[in-house]
Amino acid sequence: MDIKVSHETFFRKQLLRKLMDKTLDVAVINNLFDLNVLNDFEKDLQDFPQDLNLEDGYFFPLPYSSIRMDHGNKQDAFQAYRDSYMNLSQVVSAPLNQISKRFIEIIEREGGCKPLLVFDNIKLNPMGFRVLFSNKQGIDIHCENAFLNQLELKFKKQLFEKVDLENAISIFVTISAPEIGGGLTIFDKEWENVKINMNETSYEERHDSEGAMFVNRQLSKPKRYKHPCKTGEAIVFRAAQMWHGIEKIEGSKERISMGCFIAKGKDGAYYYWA
Ligand SMILES: O=C(O)CCC(=O)C(=O)O
Repeated sequence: MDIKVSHETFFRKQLLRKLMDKTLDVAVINNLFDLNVLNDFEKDLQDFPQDLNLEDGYFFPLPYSSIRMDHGNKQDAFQAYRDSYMNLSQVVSAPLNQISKRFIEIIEREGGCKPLLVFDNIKLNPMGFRVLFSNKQGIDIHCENAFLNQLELKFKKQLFEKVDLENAISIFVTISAPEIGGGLTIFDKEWENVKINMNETSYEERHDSEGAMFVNRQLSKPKRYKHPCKTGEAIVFRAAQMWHGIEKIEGSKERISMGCFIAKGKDGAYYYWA
């Protein structure tokens, strides 16, 4: 299968439609934000990750992938994420708040998406920040469907009742690119044909960009689409289905991105969450 890629200047509902129809796999949008906003943010960044004392790859704060079966009380977990989100907005700089607000505006106005509510009134966080440190893990090769088996059951059921979760789209924007690495690799392997649960893979497989994860399971060597990491650029792609990963980074800067997931609701509207 050839991976279908388009290059865009805007984020539009029409683009989401193509990704959901699977007539498109990946869209690259250059300059989702005004670069002046990002420059201000970069100047302000010096002590951002240090202050927050984040762990590598910490998805901040991300209930979707974190309300797990082993979490104990789901309500506490939601509360913890809400508190950490409040902390984040108090600690971080005005430029970051500006960027988050602009991101949500784009998702809602241009993409025509609504926030996803679960259990009737719990609003999932609108977006997550992902901070990847130099010489650490990057983001392991995964597809979002590959960790659904680890989600807390009632939470998972809610998500499935509300949206077409298994065909969710991811949009992320790089707000600070690293000096080296941090690129996205997407494989031509899809969950509907290749069902490997994340917790049944090894660290080595999850970091082999040649696709050992597939070859080790008697599947063909994957074709890949590789896209370098660039500040200001957004990537929208069929993340729930298509296997993908973020390569490790080097140099003195961390990679910071923000993003969310979007899926078609059972009522036909588009919903976003993180
Ligand atoms: O770079 C990012 O922020 C996330 C990339 C990714 O793995 C995803 O969207 O699922």
